[in-house]
Amino acid sequence: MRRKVFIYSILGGTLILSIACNLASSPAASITALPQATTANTAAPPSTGTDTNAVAQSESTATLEPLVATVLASHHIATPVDISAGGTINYDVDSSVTAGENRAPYGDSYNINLFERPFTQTVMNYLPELDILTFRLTQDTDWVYVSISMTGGDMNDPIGVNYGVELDTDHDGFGDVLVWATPPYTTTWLAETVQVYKDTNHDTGGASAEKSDAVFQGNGYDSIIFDRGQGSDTDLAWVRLDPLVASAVQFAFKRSLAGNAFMWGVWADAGIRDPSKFNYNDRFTEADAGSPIKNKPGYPIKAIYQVDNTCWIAQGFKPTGDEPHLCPSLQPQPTHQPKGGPTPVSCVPWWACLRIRIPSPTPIPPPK
Ligand SMILES: [Ca+2]
Ligand SMILES: [Ca+2]
Ligand SMILES: [Ca+2]
Ligand SMILES: [Ca+2]
Repeated sequence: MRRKVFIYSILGGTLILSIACNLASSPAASITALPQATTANTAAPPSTGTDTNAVAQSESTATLEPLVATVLASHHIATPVDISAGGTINYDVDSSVTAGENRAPYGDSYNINLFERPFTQTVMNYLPELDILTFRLTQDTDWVYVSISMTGGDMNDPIGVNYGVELDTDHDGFGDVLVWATPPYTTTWLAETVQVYKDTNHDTGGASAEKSDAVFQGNGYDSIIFDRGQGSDTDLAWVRLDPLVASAVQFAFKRSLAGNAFMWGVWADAGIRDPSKFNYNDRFTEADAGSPIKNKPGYPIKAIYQVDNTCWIAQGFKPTGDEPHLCPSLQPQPTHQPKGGPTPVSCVPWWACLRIRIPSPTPIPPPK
């Protein structure tokens, strides 16, 4: 572990120096047209073995030199600021509480492409660096910042974790943009470990936005508009380890990428890791996907494994409540009931709904 920390410290210092030298010496940003990608270059095929506790090896430790070379080749004009996590805190399920029982407590719903699977395939060993605990978003004039906290663990674990932010820019429930980061992660903002995918034919949700259409054969996120510091905007998206919070990553991307009204959710994926296969519940049947819930017949997790994602938050608009993937906490509360129904009550604070009947005192008869 000490050796790994040392390596990333050296890497961070090298990158800072490289970026500084590059900014000082480079001319105006060069724009490179990207070929249309049809598959993710970080993709790993899902394993079908029975014991996959020996998880896929990351490319993180093998790509330090190419990464430094990429940084040197980048031409950045704008860099995100050093900002603390901000915005409303949104919570995901904490699976650490049942990790010892090799299961998720709740919060996994294959039917709506919502996964709580920070566990190895079949064996169900817990992986805290995959277990999303909170996620939040803040913006300034130029940037959107998304911070994701995990329950613990090493973001640079050799299993190789991709972290991501999915954007639904027209809030129809079909993801439109995926900001997707690969190891290594450092406390320095890096664009050279980030890719931005787009979907050009509206099939990230298959035929239906959140329900399973298994087995669907579309191309999911099918083009890359930003590839590790290269693209029409070489500063489009960045990632770093949160320097102030343990086991947390931060994304920064240009506000032009999301617009002013969008939905967003986040991902931690060390399993399938293939944006061209979004949504995962469209690619595998429920039986093949398995389940992290012990009393379900699909237990344990199988084809959809080592992954955690979240419901979606509405940003910049008031949701109707019908938006697919919308977090339940954002769904509007009913303001009226049909005729003959019960009287609506307010449960804020929650104890206002505790209707404890206190018996009336029995009057004491006057003395005779
Ligand atoms: Ca979680
Ligand atoms: Ca959409
Ligand atoms: Ca679907
Ligand atoms: Ca597509």
